[in-house]
Amino acid sequence: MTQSLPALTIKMPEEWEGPVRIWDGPVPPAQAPDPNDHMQYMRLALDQAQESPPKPSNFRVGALLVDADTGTILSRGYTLECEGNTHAEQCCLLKFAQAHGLPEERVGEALPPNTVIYTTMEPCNLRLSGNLPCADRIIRTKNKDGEQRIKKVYLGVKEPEKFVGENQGRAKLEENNIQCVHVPGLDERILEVATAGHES
Ligand code: HJL
Ligand code: ZN
Repeated sequence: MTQSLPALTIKMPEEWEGPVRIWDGPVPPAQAPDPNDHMQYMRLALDQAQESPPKPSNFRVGALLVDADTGTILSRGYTLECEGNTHAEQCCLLKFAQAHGLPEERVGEALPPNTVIYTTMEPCNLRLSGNLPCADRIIRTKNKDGEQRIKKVYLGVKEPEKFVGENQGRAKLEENNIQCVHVPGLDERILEVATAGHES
């Protein structure tokens, strides 16, 4: 014998009380960012790189400025994001400076003491256009007392020898006591994104 099912009561729209709440307590906090999860930030930098328009005469790079004390992302940027012939690291710095009413060369005055930069490619030390290289832009991030703000650079790949021979960006940063750390694991994808639009 088949049991009859209880009658289904369908509520009319005016009686609808919203979805059933399983948990009615306080909302649990969102997971705090982990400043030691370098891969997480490098992936986000790579997402930025993919926003960059392909161009045969430079690389598509993405970068993030992070407060290493809290894990907070302060700024993000990608090649050619800002007006003109701009690099990813440059855009990050410029956007953060602008948000604080400063010109880029004074960005260090607004950066927290323990700022790090993630970039999918080693910062440049020579640009074919003659623009100020990003290594110098990073080195000049000092506060009003001359204290260095960006003290560490996390990079995804070394710059391929395509436009300027061997890039001395890492060496220049290290000479200025800025630590450079390679974050391994995304190299292949970073280069694929960086060189999209190049003639083979
Ligand atoms: C990094 C970038 C970017 C490069 N490197 N770290 N971030 N585009 O956003 C390095 C490459 C230069 C060429 C051409 N690229 O960019 O060496 O036209 O893009 O000044 O030297 O120079 P310009
Ligand atoms: Zn650069």
